[in-house]
Amino acid sequence: MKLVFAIVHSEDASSLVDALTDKEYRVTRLHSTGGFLKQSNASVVVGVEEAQVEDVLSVIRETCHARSQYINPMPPIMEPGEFYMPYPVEVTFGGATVFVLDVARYERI
Ligand code: 2BA
Repeated sequence: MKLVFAIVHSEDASSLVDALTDKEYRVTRLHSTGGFLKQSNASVVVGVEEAQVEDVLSVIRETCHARSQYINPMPPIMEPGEFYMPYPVEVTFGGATVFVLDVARYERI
């Protein structure tokens, strides 16, 4: 058995969960926060048989899309009289960051 752990954009999470549950996969959505942007994203966890991993990945590819956004970097520590002009930096998020893990044991109690 495998655990597919996908970190996706919040705006894609509902479509992804709906598409997976439509195909009768068991899915858990967790609210998470990216370390770099410090913005909410979603982690979607799916426990599946190894033969189903590629199908889950194809659903993720179909429903999760890359997005660009501009962020203002933190200003450096300034000395008196110094001038800093902040330039927004473009950052691309996803489609999805996906980890596929081996499951040592799975039980539903
Ligand atoms: P964040 O950490 O908020 O990162 C958002 C986007 O910012 C990243 O998109 C990447 O394009 C950029 N980024 C992240 N760290 C950077 C850095 N040190 N320098 C320059 N740009 C940087 P994605 O790579 O698509 O990642 C989206 C989200 O997936 C991340 O949100 C994080 O929550 C998660 N993630 C990505 N890689 C991960 C990993 N190796 N382990 C754990 N979580 C990861």
